[in-house]
Amino acid sequence: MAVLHYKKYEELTIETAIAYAKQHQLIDEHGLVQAEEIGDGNLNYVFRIQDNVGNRIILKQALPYAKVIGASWPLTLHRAVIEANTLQKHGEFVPHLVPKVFKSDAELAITVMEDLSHLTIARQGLVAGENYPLLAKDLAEYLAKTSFGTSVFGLHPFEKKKLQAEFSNPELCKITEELIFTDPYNDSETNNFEEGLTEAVQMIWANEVLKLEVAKIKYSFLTEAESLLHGDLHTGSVFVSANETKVIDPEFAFYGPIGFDVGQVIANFLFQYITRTGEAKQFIREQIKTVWNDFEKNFAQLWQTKDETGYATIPGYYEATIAKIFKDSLGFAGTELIRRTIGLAHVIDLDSIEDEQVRITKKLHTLAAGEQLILQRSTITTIEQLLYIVEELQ
Ligand code: SR1
Ligand code: MG
Repeated sequence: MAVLHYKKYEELTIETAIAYAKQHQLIDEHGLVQAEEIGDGNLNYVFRIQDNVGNRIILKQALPYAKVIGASWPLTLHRAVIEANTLQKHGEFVPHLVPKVFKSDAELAITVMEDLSHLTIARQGLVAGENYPLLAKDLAEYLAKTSFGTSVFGLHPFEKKKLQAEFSNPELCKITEELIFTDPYNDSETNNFEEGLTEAVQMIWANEVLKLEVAKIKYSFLTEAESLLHGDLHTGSVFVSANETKVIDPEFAFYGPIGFDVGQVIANFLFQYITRTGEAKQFIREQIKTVWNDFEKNFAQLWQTKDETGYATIPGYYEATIAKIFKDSLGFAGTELIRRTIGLAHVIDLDSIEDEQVRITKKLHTLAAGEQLILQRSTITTIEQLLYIVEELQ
C-alpha cells in the first residue's frame, strides 16, 4: 500500500487517494478496494472509492490550476475549503438536498463526501431526454432556503457579516466576472464559438445598449452581498433521480445577489426548453414555472415565519424584495445563456446537437433569448411572460 506523508500539497493518484482514505479510516483499512477517477468537470480530480464491506466515498481534490485549461491558469486551493464549508452551511437549511461531508482537508485541498453515483448528473439525464418530476421543486426549495437562511432576512447582521467574510472567494468570482460578464461581450481569447455564429457574435460586441445593461448586472454581482450563493448552479452541479435531488460542487460559493443562483437554474432549464420539442418541451416549461413559483412560495413562507430583522412588518417590503430578485434572475439568466453559447465553457445541451443547421439555429435562439432577458428584465414581471418571450423568438 502506498503510504502518505504529506506535509504540503501534492496531486493525488488513484493509489495515494486509496491510501489517504485508508489512513483516515474513511474505508476499511485492510479490505479490498476499488477506485477510479471520475472527474469530468473543469477544475478538479474526483475519485470514487469503495471497499468490500459496503463503504463508498467520493474524494474530491482541487488542483492548483484549472484542469480545463492547464497549468497556465493557476487557481486557489482554498476553493476546496469553500466547497466543504458551503455544503455544510447549506446543509443546515436543506440537509436532504446536499451530500454529506465526511472530511475536509485544507492542506491537500480534499473534500471527502457521500458517494452519489446511484444518481445521474441532471444535465446528462435531461439531454438524454429524461424528465425528473422533483428536480425543479427541489431546486426551488434549495434556492429559497439557502438564500433566505444566509441573508439578513434570516440571520442576525453580525452572523451574516461573519459568514460573508468567511466565504470571501475572490479568485473564483473573478472567473465568473470574466467568463460570464466580460469576455463574451468582447473579442476575447477565451471565447469559443462556431463560424455560423460569427455575425450574431459581432452584433453582440457592437451592441452598446446590451453592454451597458450587462455592466449593470456585473456590478450587481460584484457588490451585492445578499446571501451565501452556490455560485455555479447549472444542471451539471446537480445529481438527480426520480425521487432525489442533490446539489454538489459549490466551489464558486460567495456572498452575492440571490438572483444569480436563481437565474443560472432558470437559464439551464431554458437550454432544454429551447432544444426540446413537443411534450418534452412542455414538461420543461412546467419545470421552469415551478422553479420560480416554488422559490417564491418557499421564500414568502420563510419571510412570514423566520424574519430576523423586522422587514416582514414593513408593508410592501416583501413585494419589493421579490420583484428585485425576479428582475436580477432574468438578467443573470440572460448572461448565462449567452456565455454558455459563445464563451469558454459550453453546455452539451447545445453542443451535442449533431445537425449543424439545427445546432446553429438553437444557438441563435439562445443568444436572442439571452439578449432579451437582459434588456427586458425590468418590464418582464411574470415567469409566463418570460416563457412567452423566449418562445416568440423561435
Ligand atoms: C475555468 S472554469 C469554467 C467554468 O466551469 C465552472 O463550472 C464555471 O461554470 C466556470 O465558469
Ligand atoms: Mg463545478
